[in-house]
Amino acid sequence: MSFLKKTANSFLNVISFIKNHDSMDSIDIENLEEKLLLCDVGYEITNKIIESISKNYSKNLNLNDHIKQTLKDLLDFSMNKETLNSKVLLISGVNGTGKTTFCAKLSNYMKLHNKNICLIAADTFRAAAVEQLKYWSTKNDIPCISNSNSNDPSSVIFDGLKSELSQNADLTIIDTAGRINTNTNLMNELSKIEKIIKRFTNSYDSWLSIDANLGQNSLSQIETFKKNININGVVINKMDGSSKGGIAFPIIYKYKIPITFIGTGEKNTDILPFDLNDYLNKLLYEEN
Ligand SMILES: Nc1nc2c(ncn2[C@@H]2O[C@H](COP(=O)(O)OP(=O)(O)O)[C@@H](O)[C@H]2O)c(=O)[nH]1
Ligand SMILES: [Mg+2]
Repeated sequence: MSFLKKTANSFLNVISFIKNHDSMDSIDIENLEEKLLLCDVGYEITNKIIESISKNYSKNLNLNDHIKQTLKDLLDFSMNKETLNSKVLLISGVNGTGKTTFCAKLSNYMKLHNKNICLIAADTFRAAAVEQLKYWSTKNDIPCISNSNSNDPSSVIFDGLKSELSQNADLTIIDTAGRINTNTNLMNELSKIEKIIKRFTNSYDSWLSIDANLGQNSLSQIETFKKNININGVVINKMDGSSKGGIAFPIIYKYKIPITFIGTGEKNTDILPFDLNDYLNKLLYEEN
């Protein structure tokens, strides 16, 4: 069963709805719009898809091909798969979106790709979060730097990046505390963290973790985080079991931020690099 099953079903609904009509004129556009919005692609992309189908409609139009091509045309700006060239990666996001799990999964993924990885557990708000990352790091045999005596994430990150473990690693992945995007203090703290990282390097990656189940709400998270720090990638976690996988499209379309990886479960190995073409194929063609 594909992790995109539920999202694919929403797209299937759109396609069978159109197929059940003899002509575009006989389709209630509001109804079609509603069905596309249920795929979580947002208003702009919904309208683009309807516009394009209306323009090209014929009885023989292959809707799967057509929707795929429309989305590709809208989104296929360079997705730069080799995004992880820098030596430091900061993971931020709202509580419970899957940050810590993602750090664990990515470190394992990179290790399997022969990279030397170091983790920094900078969620100083919850001791359990540090323990959670340490658990995974032990399991994956990857060093994890933490400081149980500090409640200042910036200082943990400073010490971590200064350490030999990090200096010798190909990539240091930093896990941070979850922050609600409306809490100004916590958001300001992110800017401070970014300044610390910049003391070591100007070439770092900063990815926002979002929860696929939140659909359109994730867009406002991106909006606020972007105001406080540079975000050059988005990770969509919990794609398995979500019917809102269409959220990937408005993120790329609206913010021109690449989706870098997706989380497809709670296990160490439930991670996939995001590839637009594969994603569209899974969504529109695969037997789910
Ligand atoms: N099904 C599923 N669960 C996930 C995924 N990623 C994380 N989780 C679960 O979501 C919960 C919160 O994850 P956590 O990494 O602690 O989130 P954080 O607060 O952002 O660090 C945990 O129970 C994880 O096991 C995923 O891709 N799929
Ligand atoms: Mg966490």
